[in-house]
Amino acid sequence: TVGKIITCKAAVCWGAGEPLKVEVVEVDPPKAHEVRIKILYTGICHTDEYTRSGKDAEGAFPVILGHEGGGIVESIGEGVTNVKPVRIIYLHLRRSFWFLEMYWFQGDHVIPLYTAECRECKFCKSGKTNLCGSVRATQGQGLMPDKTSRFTVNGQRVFHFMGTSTFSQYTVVADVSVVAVNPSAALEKVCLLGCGITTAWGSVVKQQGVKGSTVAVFGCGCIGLGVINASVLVGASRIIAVDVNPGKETWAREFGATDFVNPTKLPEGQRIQDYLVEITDGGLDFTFDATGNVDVMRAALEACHKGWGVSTIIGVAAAGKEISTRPFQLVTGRTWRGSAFGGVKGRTEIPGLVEDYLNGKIKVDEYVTHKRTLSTINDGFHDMHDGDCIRCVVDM
Ligand code: AHE
Ligand code: ZN
Repeated sequence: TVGKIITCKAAVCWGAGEPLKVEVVEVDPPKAHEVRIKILYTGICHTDEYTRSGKDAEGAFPVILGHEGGGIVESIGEGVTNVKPVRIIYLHLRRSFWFLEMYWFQGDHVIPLYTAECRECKFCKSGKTNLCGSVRATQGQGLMPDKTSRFTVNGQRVFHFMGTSTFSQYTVVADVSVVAVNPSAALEKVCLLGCGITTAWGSVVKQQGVKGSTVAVFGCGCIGLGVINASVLVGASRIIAVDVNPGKETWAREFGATDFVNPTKLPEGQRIQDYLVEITDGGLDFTFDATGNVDVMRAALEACHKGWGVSTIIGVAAAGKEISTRPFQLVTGRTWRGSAFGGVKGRTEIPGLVEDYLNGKIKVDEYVTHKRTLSTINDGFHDMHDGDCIRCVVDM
């Protein structure tokens, strides 16, 4: 199939707010510096729902969503050196009779990256950020770097999403937007490293000083639980989980939270930030927002200790939302910061994270609470709203 169009199935979102529709899609071969991937599994993340709903300012329709995938490289375009496709190699003829030995190499197991890593742009070379600038502009327009799409449905062009479009059985990504991982790791699990778990891990591990410090995490979904898991990993002294869903207490404690606070159960009129400051002798060393709610972001900042507390925004707020607090909160030494994909450089760091998973250092299996197939992917979107859903993985 190398160099040919592949016909397969994909979940297409035809317009803002519409449910996904499974369609027969034609996937063009990869052009230079592009990789075509057979997607085997994909998680569903709130950001897919955010864009589906029409709230994403960058949303372009029709589109193939999905950005938390795992798959196998099917073919590569010219100039691709970082991943290898499925290939068959015929070797020597033997003795007096014709004996053909055939070696079959499976394509690399890969994770598509919505935060590319080209290692050449100003951002990559700065050593200060994981936000690569190489393909971000076209990615935001739902296009490949040459400003065209590789997807067609009934002759109509369909947009890419986040440079990944993992809700398709085959997708094409830029070579800077994909990383090969250890094939002994189950893709139905490590696909989650394409967004949620890695984002949470990086947000904690790349933050200096969490070891021996107090932490509060607001929101106990995939990101929040990942923050708890990573805080345990680096040796935080106290980890307070905050969630309005009482069912999340068991989850939070299983992942290593030392305390659980339900803001709806506080004495009349007491704000969550005031309560946390009270029970932590002046506030937390570090707080993390994993909700995307701007009021929660404010509470997370204001729950920080005077003089040094640092609050990290991880959650994606709805388009147009703004954060606010009294400047005095910052003047008196609290820091408000944020990171995308946890500040992780995907090509450099995800292989190591997969090893950490294989060595039992980080949790991954535990997040998968729901499983769906491509034909029931819309149910996966509904699962996400259930209080007991951490991640739904779709078998493509
Ligand atoms: N396109 C949106 C921005 C949405 C956003 O913030 N995306 C996060 C990833 S969410 C993962 O589930 C992000 O990391 N963005 C970094 C980037 O380069 O976009 C909008 O506001 O229009
Ligand atoms: Zn995501």
